Amino acid sequence: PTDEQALRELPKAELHLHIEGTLEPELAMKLAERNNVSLPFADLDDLKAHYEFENLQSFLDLYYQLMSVLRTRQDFTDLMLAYLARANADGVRRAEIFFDPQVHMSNGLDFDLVLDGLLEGLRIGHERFGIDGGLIMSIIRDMPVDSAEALLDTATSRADDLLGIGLDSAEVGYPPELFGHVYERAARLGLHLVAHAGEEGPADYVRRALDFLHVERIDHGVHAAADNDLVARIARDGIALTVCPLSSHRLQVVRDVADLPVRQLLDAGVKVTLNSDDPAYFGGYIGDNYIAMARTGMSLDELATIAEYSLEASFATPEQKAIYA
Ligand code: ES4
Ligand code: ZN
Repeated sequence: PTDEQALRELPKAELHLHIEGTLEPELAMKLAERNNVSLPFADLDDLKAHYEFENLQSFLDLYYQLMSVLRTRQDFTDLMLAYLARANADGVRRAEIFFDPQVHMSNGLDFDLVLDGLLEGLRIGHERFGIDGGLIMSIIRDMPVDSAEALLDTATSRADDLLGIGLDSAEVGYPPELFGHVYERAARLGLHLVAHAGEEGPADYVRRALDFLHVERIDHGVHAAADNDLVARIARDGIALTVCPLSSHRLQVVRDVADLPVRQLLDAGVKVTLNSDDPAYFGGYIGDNYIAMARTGMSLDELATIAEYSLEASFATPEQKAIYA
């Protein structure tokens, strides 16, 4: 228990967090009512019975369904502030946060409404908690590539309000190289580049994200561990992996968090970080992910090293990094 508090207090960065994945079932029901959105659940208990997932897709189905309750600028601000309060309790000093504009735009919302709502949450959160935040616009890889190109058109005038670009949703069958041109454009806008790879997909998708998208970090990346040459390359190039233990467990990527190759990757010199992905769906926020790894036998020292890696691997300026620890 005291160790658990020590883990929560470690100064850390959260580098893999989908803001829509922080939508707790209670808030989803409340917003559904406030916004007159009908959900196919009788009540909160009925909704809560739908949180057991067989794989990534079965999670995504619920995640996209609940996103439809987010309708106003204030909804996005409220969502962000609720997350930052949780993050603050877990020692988060810096949060680089994904959002899924294509889904909100498919729901009829303006890109600027979503972005402005989230930025307002970050501004208030910085004032209230001192947490530095930035937004990573994530491309939905199982939507048409044209839709991603159109998003880049829309986002061009707001590039200064964005930290980076990411790639998420259903992985297998939607390889990184489909988005080579989109990433080239994002790089020209000055955005940082990350992508989900090697979550459900194979090690080769991690290699292709590096070769064709030139990403600076890999989200998940756990299947890279099957390829020793690739692991050596990731270590040599200082590419951080944003591993999400409770997510990979709940999506049945591994049978147990102890089966994640975290120790193997660290021993090979890879900068592994621990993150929460979609905490409202996977049973815990970032502190709970650190605690889950401690229970597999990782020491407080090892987890403190991981927390340092997370701050280093963030896209903060050197001046910002100097004040986090
Ligand atoms: C996600 Cl866990 C996960 N994997 C891929 N895409 C996602 N979007 C939100 N959560
Ligand atoms: Zn993710």
